[in-house]
Amino acid sequence: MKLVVAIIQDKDAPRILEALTQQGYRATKLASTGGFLRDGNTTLLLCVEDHEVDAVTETIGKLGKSREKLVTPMAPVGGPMDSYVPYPVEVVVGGATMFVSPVERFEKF
Ligand code: 2BA
Repeated sequence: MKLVVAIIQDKDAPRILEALTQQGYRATKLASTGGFLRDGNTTLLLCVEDHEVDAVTETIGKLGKSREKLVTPMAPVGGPMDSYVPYPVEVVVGGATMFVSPVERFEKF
């Protein structure tokens, strides 16, 4: 068995969850926050059989859309505030970031 952890954008979560549940997979949705943007995103946990990993990651990868976001960098700590001009910077947030790891034991009561 494998644990698929997928970090996706909030906007894509309903469509991805619907597709996964229609395909018969069980998923847990967690509200998460990106460390860089400090913006909300969604983390999905799916425990699946080894042979199901490719189908799951393909579905998530296909439905997760990458988007550009404008970020205004924070002023440097201790730096001169009068010369700091916060120009927005564009970052591309990926459609999905996924990690796959082995599950040693699966119990359900
Ligand atoms: P955030 O950490 O909020 O990052 C959002 C986007 O900002 C990233 O998109 C990337 O384009 C940019 N970014 C992140 N850290 C950066 C840095 N140090 N310098 C410059 N740009 C940076 P993605 O790479 O697609 O990541 C989307 C979200 O997936 C991340 O949100 C984070 O929540 C998660 N993530 C990505 N890589 C991860 C990792 N190695 N471990 C844990 N979570 C990860």
